[in-house]
Amino acid sequence: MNEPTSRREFLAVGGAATVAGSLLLGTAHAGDEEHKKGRVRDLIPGAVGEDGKYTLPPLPYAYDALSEVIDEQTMRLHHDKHHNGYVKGLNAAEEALAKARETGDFGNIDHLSRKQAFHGAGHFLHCVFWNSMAAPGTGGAPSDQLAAAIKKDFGSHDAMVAHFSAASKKVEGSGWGILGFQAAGEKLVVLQAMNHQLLTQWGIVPLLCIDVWEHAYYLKYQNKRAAYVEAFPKIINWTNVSNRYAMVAH
Ligand code: MN3
Repeated sequence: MNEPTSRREFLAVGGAATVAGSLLLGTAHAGDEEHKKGRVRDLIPGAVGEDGKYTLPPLPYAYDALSEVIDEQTMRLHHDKHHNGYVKGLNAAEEALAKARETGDFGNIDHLSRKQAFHGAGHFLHCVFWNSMAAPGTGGAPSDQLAAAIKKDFGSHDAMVAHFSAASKKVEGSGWGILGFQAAGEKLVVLQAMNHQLLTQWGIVPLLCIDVWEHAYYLKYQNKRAAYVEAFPKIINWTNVSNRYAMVAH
């Protein structure tokens, strides 16, 4: 699905237009509507079903595949219960918003908007999270294209990892460390999200993220979030991260 060549296909018609423009205007695949939709969806893999309802995508590996770093029970609870809760919450929020439009009763709009943002951001980040990990020794290395961008935007790979790790360790309460592509500046950025939806910018495509909610690590690491963050590079799926980058970068 995410072959490196998809970048060229993705941007073939958009040409020199900005990636954001291609995404927003849908110009990337004129003449092949279904194919275009598939490519846009691939940016957040598995988030939506054919009927447009949000869905829980299966893990792309066994529950125990990451056990050197993340134990099987944590993966089962995290994926089947926590992530599924965000999927249900997002669908429920959208249904309630549709009902509000039908009835004209927007009395709960603040509440529903918060639920939409929280559960939506939670769902989308988890979809990227599962895919940006792989069993130790199988995740490959950054592509030449991604490696060059990391060097340009962070100085070196080690500096990027140090930035990503520091941001992840220091999230206040529950949140995420995120390596993302920022469309406005066509550059890579590290963000430190609180909950799922706070402390972001607009136009960010998450490429790699680490969940630092306690539910992501507490069974194995207890309160030692730093140990979990420091072990995380062993299970980064750089092939997946590179492919997602190739879809959005020039
Ligand atoms: Mn989580």
